[in-house]
Amino acid sequence: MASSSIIKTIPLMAIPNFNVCHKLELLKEEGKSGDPKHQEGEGKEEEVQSYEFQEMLESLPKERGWRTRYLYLFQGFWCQSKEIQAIMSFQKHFKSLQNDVVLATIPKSGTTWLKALTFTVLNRHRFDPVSSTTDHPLLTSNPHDLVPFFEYKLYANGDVPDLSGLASPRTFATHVPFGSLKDSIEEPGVKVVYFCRNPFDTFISSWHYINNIKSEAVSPVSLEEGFDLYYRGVIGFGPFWEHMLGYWKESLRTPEKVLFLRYEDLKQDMESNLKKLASFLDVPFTEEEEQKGVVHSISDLCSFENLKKLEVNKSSKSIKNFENRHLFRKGEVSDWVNYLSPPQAERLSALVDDKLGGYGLTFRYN
Ligand code: PAP
Repeated sequence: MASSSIIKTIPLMAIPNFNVCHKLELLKEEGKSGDPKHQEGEGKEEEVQSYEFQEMLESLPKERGWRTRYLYLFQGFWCQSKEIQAIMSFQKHFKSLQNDVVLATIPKSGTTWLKALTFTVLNRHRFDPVSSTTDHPLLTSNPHDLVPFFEYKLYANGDVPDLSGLASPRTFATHVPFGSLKDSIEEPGVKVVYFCRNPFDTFISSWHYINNIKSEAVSPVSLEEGFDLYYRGVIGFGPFWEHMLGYWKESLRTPEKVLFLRYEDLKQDMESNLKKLASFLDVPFTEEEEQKGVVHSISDLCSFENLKKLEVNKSSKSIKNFENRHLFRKGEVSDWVNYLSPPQAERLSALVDDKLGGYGLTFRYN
């Protein structure tokens, strides 16, 4: 167990607090020109953007958005204009370092869970998950505060963060598909963990979440409409099959760089998957740790039931405009059976087989 003086100094490094160096040039400085256009239909999230950016945006194919007026097809995937701005800044400015860890998911696949687990595994010698029942950072911080997203936190609004003070291994997260991430993580030793959830539950989780958090300026998405959009691939960072396939193929090609984990597998067998994660991150559990119950303690600390009941996850916001409580709904496998009609389930099943079956990527969703 670390001494109390170490405990006092470490949270500053482990719980990131980033300074912004400067904003991406694409974001117009306020008041610099006469009549800046505003992004349409983003409600409270409206931002002033440059003409160059607006022009680029207008050249992209667009569809009805789920929580903003539009989703744009950018670099082959669907996303919101603010996300495009952040991703452009990330792609331009982020410099990977050896040992960086990047957690990748398509939204609602269990990102929050993976962040909690990875943070706890990597920092277990600073914050003992067995004995630190009151001072573990997860008890007072949402996992999204401990492992920041490139596109929602670090590079949001075209910001360029100062990452120089971060302890190694730096741990980040992203929803960006592999094709748009790969040039930024070329440094040898960078590791990517992809967390995949079956498309049925991911869809239902997305549908609930988006209707809970969307701006009032955007009309609710009915289940039928959402299903149609999802089926056509029109969802944030989708099509889902391309997102999954990109990381799946890379995990087969370079297993030392990309680890592919499944939500359903962790639900069924946390212990062996947690060991897999720790070994992949080059911090395998020792026999002594296993005997001490470290693996079980991490599993319990990061469990849905434990995180959901914490005050920080009931009443705070970790990402602007997103209440943490909406990140913890049911946390179950197969909740989709309560929502999808048999014909919808059959159509989605056929689509999944068609798009992914040939690559050996299968799911347990019953
Ligand atoms: P994000 O993409 O917005 O970060 P993400 O964490 O990926 O969200 O997904 C949220 C889902 O993970 C929710 O699923 P549900 O709607 O089917 O309930 C949420 O309940 C679930 N979830 C969050 N934390 C955990 C956890 N510790 N264990 C299992 N599932 C969890």
